[in-house]
Amino acid sequence: MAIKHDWTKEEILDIYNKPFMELLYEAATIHRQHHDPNTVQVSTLLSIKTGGCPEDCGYCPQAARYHTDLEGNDLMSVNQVKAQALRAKASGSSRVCMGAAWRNVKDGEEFDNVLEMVRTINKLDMEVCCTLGMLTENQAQRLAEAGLYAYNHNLDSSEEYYKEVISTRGYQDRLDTIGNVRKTNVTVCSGGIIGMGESEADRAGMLVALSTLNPQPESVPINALVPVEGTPLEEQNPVPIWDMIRMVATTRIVMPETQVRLSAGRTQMSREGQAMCFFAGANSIFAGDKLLTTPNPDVNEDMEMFKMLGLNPQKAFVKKAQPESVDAENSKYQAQGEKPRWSRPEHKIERNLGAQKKAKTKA
Ligand code: SAM
Ligand code: DTB
Ligand code: SF4
Repeated sequence: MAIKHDWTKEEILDIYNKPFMELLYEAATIHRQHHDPNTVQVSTLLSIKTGGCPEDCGYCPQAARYHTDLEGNDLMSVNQVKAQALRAKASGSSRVCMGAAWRNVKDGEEFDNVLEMVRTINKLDMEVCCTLGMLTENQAQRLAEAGLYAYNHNLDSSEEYYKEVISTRGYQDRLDTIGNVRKTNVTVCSGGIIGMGESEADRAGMLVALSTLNPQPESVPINALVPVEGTPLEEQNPVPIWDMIRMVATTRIVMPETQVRLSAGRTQMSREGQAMCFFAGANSIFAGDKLLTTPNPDVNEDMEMFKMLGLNPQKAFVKKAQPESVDAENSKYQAQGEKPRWSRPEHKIERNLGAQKKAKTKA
């Protein structure tokens, strides 16, 4: 089934505003065509460098200029990271996402340490993701060579609303970094936040920006704003669960192959609300009692919820290495005698096939 890459804001708004039951049914149907509806990816966040960020993102407790209660930390050591990753793996996570409160990556000792962290987690047979701010093409390539599986860099809102929330960088800076990641074999994780005071048109605008990327991001985190005291967005009202479900469902419809992650804000959501999000196409969560700096449900509570809903945590590397759209794109390059642009490293593809074979034998 061909992936549509020319969504307009009007089309997406029409989907977002469909009668609720129609929206849910359509999203759930598309979800089942592309994913196992009973499998949800579990990823653990690790803040490897907390606070002191020079940027002015209005939602973020880690921006140095806002007076939040946050205690900052220098870059963690490789050994600390390994210990945390092992803990995450033991509690059922297949992916570790390392976050640093940086505007952009700077070459030098700290980046070398991050590369070593990536290699170390990769050896644990877990997917490794990083979110370190802006990247050059060369830095993206070095992360790829270290074995990075995904890079998270959110568009966060529509281009128009982005300016209302952040002044120290622009939307194009975000798109440039995503473009640099796309030149490597690292998968793209990019999504955004709802509940910052944006309109429905802004939410649709963000989904236009993400869904018209070709290929579309392999994962899209949908965060509900966690309002933090001391940040400019501290007074925002909580996101109604209905908005979250509508946003997840719309994301699923316009990006059918993507893993849609129910991200920040789950402490405010009931199990019933989260179940509706999974039904509407969310198939990934962040687990562990802390996101980067703010609370998240306890992992045991999440596993209880999984049991209640009959959900199984996704194994590492079992997702098809690249979506259909990328395969098609790659075949085009190969036909012209060129190297595929976005192919995964061989060993990952083999591992992926191995896992699929195992799953079939079991069944
Ligand atoms: N500094 C890097 C950057 O900005 O890309 C990486 C870390 S940054 C904390 C990663 C993402 O966390 C942001 O793009 C935003 O989507 C999300 N985030 C930060 N603060 C949040 C909050 N209070 N509520 C919800 N999401 C938040
Ligand atoms: C994403 O979209 N959400 C995560 C991850 N990517 C890096 C971060 C959420 C942060 C929430 C606020 C905090 O804990 O500091
Ligand atoms: Fe810095 Fe990222 Fe927070 Fe913005 S979102 S202030 S860039 S850590």
